[in-house]
Formats: sequence, structure tokens, C-alpha cells
Amino acid sequence: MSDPSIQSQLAAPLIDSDPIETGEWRESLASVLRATGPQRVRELMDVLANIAQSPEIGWHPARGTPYVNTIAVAQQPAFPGDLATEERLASLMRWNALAMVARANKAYGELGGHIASYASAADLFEVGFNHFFRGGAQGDLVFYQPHSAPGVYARAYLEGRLTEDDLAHYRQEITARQRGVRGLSSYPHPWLMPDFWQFPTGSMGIGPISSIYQARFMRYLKHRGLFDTSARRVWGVFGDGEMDEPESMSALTLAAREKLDNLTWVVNCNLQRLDGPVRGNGRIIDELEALFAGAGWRVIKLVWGSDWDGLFARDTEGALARAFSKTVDGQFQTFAAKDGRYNREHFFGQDPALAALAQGLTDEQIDRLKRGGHDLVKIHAAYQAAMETTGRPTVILAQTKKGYGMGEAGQGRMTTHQQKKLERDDLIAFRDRFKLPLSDEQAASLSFYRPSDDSAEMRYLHARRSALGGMAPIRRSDAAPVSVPPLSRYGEFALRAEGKEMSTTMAFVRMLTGLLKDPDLGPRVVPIVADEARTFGMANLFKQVGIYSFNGQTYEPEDIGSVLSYREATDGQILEEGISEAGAISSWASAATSYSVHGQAMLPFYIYYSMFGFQRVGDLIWAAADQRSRGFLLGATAGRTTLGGEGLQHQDGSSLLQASTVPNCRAYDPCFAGEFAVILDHGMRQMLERQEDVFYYVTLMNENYAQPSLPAGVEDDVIKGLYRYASHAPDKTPSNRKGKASAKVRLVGSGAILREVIAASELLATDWGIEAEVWSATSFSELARDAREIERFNRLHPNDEARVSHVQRCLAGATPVVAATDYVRAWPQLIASYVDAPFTALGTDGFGRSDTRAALRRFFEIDRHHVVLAALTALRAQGLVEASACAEAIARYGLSVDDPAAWLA
Ligand SMILES: Cc1ncc(C[n+]2csc(CCOP(=O)(O)OP(=O)(O)O)c2C)c(N)n1
Repeated sequence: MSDPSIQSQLAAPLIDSDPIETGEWRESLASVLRATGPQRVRELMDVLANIAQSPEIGWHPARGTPYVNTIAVAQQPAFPGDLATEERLASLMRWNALAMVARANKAYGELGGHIASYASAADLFEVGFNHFFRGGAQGDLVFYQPHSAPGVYARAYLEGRLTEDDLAHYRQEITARQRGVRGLSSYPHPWLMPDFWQFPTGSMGIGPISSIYQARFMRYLKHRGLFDTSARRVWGVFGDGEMDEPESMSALTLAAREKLDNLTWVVNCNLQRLDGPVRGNGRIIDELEALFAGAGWRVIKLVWGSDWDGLFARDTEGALARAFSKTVDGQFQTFAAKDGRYNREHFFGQDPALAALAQGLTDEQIDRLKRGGHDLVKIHAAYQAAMETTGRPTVILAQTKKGYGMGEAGQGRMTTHQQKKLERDDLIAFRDRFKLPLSDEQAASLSFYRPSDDSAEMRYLHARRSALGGMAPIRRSDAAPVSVPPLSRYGEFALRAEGKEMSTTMAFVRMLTGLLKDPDLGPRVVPIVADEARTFGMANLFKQVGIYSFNGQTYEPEDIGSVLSYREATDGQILEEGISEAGAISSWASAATSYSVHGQAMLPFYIYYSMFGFQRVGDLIWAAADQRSRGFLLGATAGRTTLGGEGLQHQDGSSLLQASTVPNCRAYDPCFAGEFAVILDHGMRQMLERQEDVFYYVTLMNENYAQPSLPAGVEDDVIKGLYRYASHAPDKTPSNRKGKASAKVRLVGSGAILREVIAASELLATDWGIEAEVWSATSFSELARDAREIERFNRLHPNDEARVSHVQRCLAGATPVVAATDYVRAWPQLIASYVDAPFTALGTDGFGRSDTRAALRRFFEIDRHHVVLAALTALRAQGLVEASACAEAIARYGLSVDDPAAWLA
């Protein structure tokens, strides 16, 4: 018996106060359609809709369409492939993918992996691989749903790109390597499988937003005349649950606004996510249809397979569409999980018209009625329509069953996402379901299956890929190097600043302006901002190189006569992303991976408020790191005290620490323009000339101060992260000496706080008669990286002569070290364990505040006086200074003994 609550829900009547009149209207419209065709119907509907939307009537169009396919049967193109062969191939992919996950978990239960996602997506992928995803150097950019990776591996196995050994080492890269095979990463990852995966998608939401900006960047390259990308498309296969990630949906309007008809998304609407239904009480396809259509995308609903065509044709009363409109996803999931008999009773049994439709069908046939996303012909029609769509991106909302074909063991089950093991009977049932050429034993033992090379399937598979230009996915890294101009050409002013006042941000903008003029490198520079160009003094670039706009500038800018006028142009160079750090970093990653994706090296500089970088879009930065990005991130107005009055949400004290955790990120905190110039030059050469897969994060400050010329010969040490800036020794026999003659400290400073440290060294000499060395720490993370490697080497090579790291060489001996920065103490503490001497870190832990720089530095206890006190205290611990000297310093400098943290209480 059916559940009465479901029955009443399904049987709710549509509101229609006069069905006879409604019928007449329907018939009129139908006769117009017959007589003059769909265009005339559209015209009439526009007129009626206009009238009906008048205030007196107040009609609003429903934002959705019925729960049926967008592409009518009559509009479906003929399927160009060999359907039977493709179905057999799809079955093999399903099997090998399943076997891969189940085998790994049989051996090691901890490895994890997913079967159900790819089971639902297999047909969506296969149509792509057989007919649409172009391969080769100028192939399409495809974003693969991460937990469907086993299916992509299964295909590569049949294609001969992966071996059985590789498959047997799914999720075991380390063991695989030890055994001389490659092993397969859990999710797409360009470091772990550098010639295979282009885009990391394992973190939900990153793939969708990245795909939009990659499609946009292709237009940018083309419009700027750098590279013709017209033949390439971007495809993204994503989950319906994944659409809930803010990043997934945040750039939809950009894609539509910029008419990205080179972009197609396929949302695999299996109606489930990990825990349960995506919209148990609603319909995700309807919700997404409204959102995408509202954003300006073409929406193609691919809901039902060909088996339903006959039912729809016979359904003259619209009973099916009516029933669908009252069925929520939670119920559709139950229908997916249950057998034909249940579906006959509970779906078709809900009204006589439906029951009549199902009359000629066996329970088995009802069970096999396909959803649209499992029907190769319908999928092909949808993809083809997307390819032919002009002027807007397309989303295909494909309804599927999660765990399709897993039967009792998983199809439509709440727990199916994490199903990794199948029993013998389930495996044999799966074999039967997909007619796999496996014996019971082969099925039960999870044998991989690859047809012989001369089989029809294999010949077909290879023919299709070669017709599409080669294998996919494929990642390349063979861009030509780009030569970098000599630093003296654009950075001389910074190297020989001779005390000129400027901020490091100003110095950067000046150098960028110089680089943009270089004939070779200039065109490859991609300046990126998120509505802060004026903040960073970059407004001059608007006119000089223009702001990229796919349709130029269709208005007269208010400031047209000015030298700084706001100039948008089709070949504009600046990517002005508006207030979207997520968008800007996605643009940056697109440019930063252009060397690999397009074989054309670009050099992106994304400059932003440092607080809104690693903290705000840290996961997108990780994704950029994963895909081996090359470029510069510039954390401007950096530091917790250097930004001054902005207050706590803007003041960044932690970005460098976060940057230090990203393996291929080189993070620097220079104080002086000359230091920055050296880092810029080195970074460009490393990335563009030597083509190393690193990227740079460099902080820039907005504080104007006198910039000294860079001391001679320190360039290498600037890059290593530490150089000796100066030493302040007191007079030979200072009358003011408060410590023993041997008292000496090393003061280490970074970024804007280096200047406080320099001042402290002078105070130590003049007020206390104590010698202090001053060291500029351009990068604590680089120092730590080097020291870590050397420590490890020494540990594992006990018989070799011990190596010495840069930081140990610089700060050798017992002279106490005091390090002060504008960041949390953990930043300088990255080197603490590698320094033999006593180490004191001063920093800006806690929330930021609004005030003057001086007040903030005093508050956070990183100003010159606190540095002096820390130095005296360190010397006191060595018995070189009396306690009274410390007390005297506190009194003399008026230092507060109140705990700043108490302010928060
Ligand atoms: C940012 C992020 N959050 C959570 C996860 C964990 N996770 C992996 S798959 C998944 C469910 C995916 O559901 P859906 O997008 O509907 O895809 P399906 O597997 O159903 O095809 C979740 C929550 C993740 N990978 N990334």
C-alpha cells in the first residue's frame, strides 16, 4: 500500500477555475503553432505577457519551466555515434572505476574514495569524451567533478595512458612510487599528476568559479591580440550539491554579462549530496533553472531519457508534468532507490491517467526508465545545443540517479556517497546490470577489464579521441620562456633611492609602469585589482594601458579629459574585477596558469588589501598553488600598524604566516623599495626564465618614508630572507654604558617595523651604550624553509660534514636576538628553533585598532622603545645588564605595564 501522506501530496489538484475556457486557450495556441510555427507563438506570448504584467493584473511569470526536457524530441539531432558501442564503453568505465575504489578499500579500509558520484555521472562524461571534449595542445579546458576522478582514470586506462598497476594504486601515491608505478591522486591535482590534471577541483566551489574566469581569460587573451583562443571551450562537470557553495554561483552574472558562449556547465543533478538530498523538500533543478536563467545563462534541462518520450507523447492531458510538479526531490530519490513495482504503485499509481500510461510496461521496464543524464542520445542533444548557443553561457541541468546501477547496494540510498565496498552478490548484479564480460569470479575479485586492442570498443574509443584532437585530460608545461628586462631599466630609482621618500606601494607601481613598457614582457603583464586601484595609486594605468572590457567603452567617462581618465577598452590590459576578491584571485590563477593551459606565459600582478587575501580567499590561493601558478600576489597596505586608522577588519597581521604554509609560495615582507626591486627581479627570472612553478606573495606598505639605497652585494641575502643592514656601536668608552662591555644584541626587523628596529639600535647605542646589529629579515618563511631542509639533511646524513643554513650562519653564536615585525609573533618565530641564541619575538597578536601608526606600534609593543626594552631584557638574562636598567627603560620611555589584551575584557 502506498503511503497516504505521499499520495495526498502527489494528488494535489492544480488551481484552474475554468478548465473549459483554459482548454480553449490552449487549443488556440496550439493551432497558431501548427499554422504559423513557434515564432508566432512567441510574439503572441510577448504581447499577452506585457498586458498581463500591467499593475491592474499584476501577473508575474513563473521563474521555471515544467519538469521536462528543454529540448523537444523533434529538435534532437541524430546521434552521430555508435550507440551500442558507446554504451558498452560506458559500462566498462563504470566497472573499472568501481573496481578501483573497491579494491583500494578492500586492501586498506582507510583509503576512502567514491563510487556513487561517477556512477551517476558516467554517461555525462562519456558523451563529452566521445563527442565534445577536444584534446591536444589547443583542446578544451575541462573541469572534472573531483570525486568522479575514478571514472576519468578508468577511461585513461582503456586509452592506454594508465596501467593496471596505476589503477591498483589509486589513492596510494607514496606506495606506488616505492613500487615504481605512478599511483593515482584522490582528486585532480597538477602536482601529483603533472601531465594529466590541469585543474584541482577537490574543494567544492573552486572548480565552478575558476572555470568562469578561465573562459573569461581566454577572451582577454584573444581581445588583446595575444593568442587566438576562439577554438577552445571550457566545460565544467559539477555536482548539484556543489552549487550551494557561494563561490559556485558568485560569478554567474559575469559569465552572462561578458557573453561567455565558450563556457558550458553540466550540473549532475543526482539530487543527493553527502548526507542526503540536496533539496529534499524542493526541486534543485527548478531552483537552479531560476538562478541561472535570472543570471542570463541559457538553461537546458535534461530531465528524462528517451524511454519517456513515448509516455509523454501519449500523455495528452499533461498528467506527467503535473505529477512531476508535485514531486519533490526527496521523493524522486526514493523512487530512484526503489524498484519498478514500487514506482508503478507510488508514482504511476497516483492517478488513473498515469496508471494508464504505465499499463503496457513491465515492472522491469519501469525500473529501467532512464533519467535524462543517463541517456547518451539526450545528453548529446543537450551538449550540441550548448555548442551552438551564441552570446551566453549554457548550463545543462542533467537529472541522474546517484549510485546509478549499484542496485540495492547504493542506487539512491542516503548513504551511497560513502559506499566503497560491495558484496559478492552486488558485484555480480552490477555485472549483469551492465552486461559486463566478466565471470562471477572476475566480478567478485574486482578484476579490471580492458578489451583487446583490436576490439570494436577499443578501435572506436581511439578513433573518437583522435577525431577530437587527442587525449583528455592532459596538462602541458612547455611554454617558451619570456625574457626579463634588466632591473636597472625599471628599478634603478629604487636601488639607488638615496633617501627619497616613498612607500613601497608607490615603488611597486612605478616599477610595474616601467615593466608594462618593456616590448617583450610588457604585453604579458596582467595587472589585476578588486576595486582598489586608486587606493594603491594605480589610477595612471587606467589611461595608459586601459581596463579590459569585452565590449569596449560605450559611454563617455565623466573624467574624459583628464590624464587619469577611466578608460575601458576591448584590448585593455588591467583586469578590474570590482569588489570580488574571489573573482580577482580566480582571474589571477587563470593568468598564472596560462603558461600551461595555453602555452603562453603571462605575468599577473594582483594587488589587494592584504587582509582580504589569504584570509578571505585562502582556499582559492591553495587551488592556484595546486595548479602550479606563476605570478605575483601583492598584499598591499600590509601590517597591523602600518595601515593606521582603518581598524581591525583591514589590518593584517597574519597573511605572511598563512602564506608560509603554502609550499610553492615565496613570501616576502620587504621594508625598502630596493629590497622589493631585487625580489621582483628574482621572482620574474625564476618564473619566466627558469620556469619554476612558484609564486610570490609580497607585502607592500602605504607608509611614506626615506628609502635608502640598497647596500652593495646584499641581493642574494635579500632573496634568502636575511641580510645585515647596519651595526650601531657606541663610542669606545661610552659614559652612558649600562651593561658590560661585551653586551651586544642582534635586532631583526621586517617590513615597516624594520625602521623601528633601526631606531632602537640607535637608542641602544646612545641611551645605553650597547652595541646592536640590525638585520633586515625580508622573509622569515624563506629562512625557515632553508633551515628545515638543512636540518633534515644533517639528521639523515650523520656522517657528512654538517651543513649550515643561512639563518644559522647570519645569527651564529650566543648574541641574543630580538625580532620585531608588524605581524603575529608566530611569523618571526618560524626561525626561532634554528637560532642557537636566546630569541625574543615581538609582534601584533590580537585584534587591530584604529589610531595613528605611532599609537598602534606603542600599543602592540613593537615600537623602538619596546624593542630596546626587549633587548635589555635579553641581555639581563645573560647577566650582561642589571634589572635596574630594564626598570629604568620602562620609566624613561613611559612604557605601560598594562596588558593590552585587557582592553578586550
Ligand atoms: C569545500 C568542500 N566542502 C566539503 C567537501 C566534502 N564533499 C566532497 S563531495 C561532497 C558532496 C558532493 O555532493 P554533490 O556536489 O551533489 O556531488 P555528487 O557526489 O552528489 O555528485 C562533499 C560534501 C569538499 N570536497 N569541499
